[in-house]
Amino acid sequence: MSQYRTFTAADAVAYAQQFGGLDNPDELVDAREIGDGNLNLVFKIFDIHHQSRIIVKQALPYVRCVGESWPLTLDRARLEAQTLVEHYRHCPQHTVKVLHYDAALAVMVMEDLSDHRIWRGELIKGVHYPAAAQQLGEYLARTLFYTSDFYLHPHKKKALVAQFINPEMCEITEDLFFNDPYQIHERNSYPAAIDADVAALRDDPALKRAVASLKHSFFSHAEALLHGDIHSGSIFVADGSLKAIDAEFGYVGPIGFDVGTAIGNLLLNYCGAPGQLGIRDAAAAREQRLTDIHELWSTFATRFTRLAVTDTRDAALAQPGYVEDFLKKVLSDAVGFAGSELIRRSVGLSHVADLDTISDEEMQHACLRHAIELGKALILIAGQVDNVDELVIRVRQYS
Ligand code: SR1
Ligand code: MG
Repeated sequence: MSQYRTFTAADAVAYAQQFGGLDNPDELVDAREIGDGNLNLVFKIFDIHHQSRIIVKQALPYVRCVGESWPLTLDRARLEAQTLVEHYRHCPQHTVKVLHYDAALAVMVMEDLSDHRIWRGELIKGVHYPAAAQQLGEYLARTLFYTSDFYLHPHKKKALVAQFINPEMCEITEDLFFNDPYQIHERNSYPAAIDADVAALRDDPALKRAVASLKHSFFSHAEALLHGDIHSGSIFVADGSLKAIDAEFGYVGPIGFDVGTAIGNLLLNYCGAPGQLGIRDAAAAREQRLTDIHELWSTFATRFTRLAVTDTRDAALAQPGYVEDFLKKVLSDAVGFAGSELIRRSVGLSHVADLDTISDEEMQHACLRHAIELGKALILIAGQVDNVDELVIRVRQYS
């Protein structure tokens, strides 16, 4: 019989005392449930001095933001913990540290990052972290290179694919990114004022053909162990520090999906900036987002190329010039996936605060339309974008 039970705050404290690895576990006395994501319970555990010391995260057997009518595998806790552990091996400086996990209870214990803030909230407020884009590029380069065929022995790589088979979480992405926005679906959610813009998505065969190609790549291109959901709400930042969290969508998929999700979320902020900051301040914020995208991609490509030169173990993939060819394909994939992130966050089930919290309705609709149009354009031109300067030029064209 399954040991699983949903944790109360008291359970979370007892669990952290037992598995938090602290020298003084009895000082842990209190917990607050702080989960504001779509899926899980997250408890912050406090000590007798009211300091938060550790995080306990538990998967619920259903999608939290929808309810028990949408059951969801508890195995995602294992997949999340193991993805983070694998990424930590390759990039400890930018991955949250997992201290313990338990498959039966679908629980993991993690380091507390209370001295950090969620990047999305900071981007919305216009608070700039000068190192963040480069650090994210570094995280993506190291985690994706060291879990790819460039580095892993083919047997190890295939074992990694098997370990990270993640059908239920992938199905969420397959539906929410590549199906729902392009059909009438009860999960979709958007203001009636943009009805015509959304209808145009359903009535665009060229767009739907390009989306089919992105979905096909998501289904079948087992290139590296992805984070799988690396949006700005899955990233903590502090002065000079960046940490990825929340990897339950981890699986072996196309590298451009992680890079494109990251770029897509910077573009969502770009589209929402006039609604969040006002037209005048938005201009500077938008320039900064374009610089962020440039730095993210340049750092990712430079680091990945350097690792390919020094650490590629496959004789054929080590052929000079091949990694440059490969990265061109990754960039065009990323541009397409970024476009699909813009669209699904504007009209699908799961929205982002960058657009959702704009209080002026007309402004919000204008920002949503911008995100949809930019998303469409990126999906359609993705194959023509072979360097990041070209991407920035294209984004400016659709402003
Ligand atoms: C039902 S889950 C909806 C979204 O939340 C997660 O953070 C992923 O982005 C997913 O698509
Ligand atoms: Mg998440």
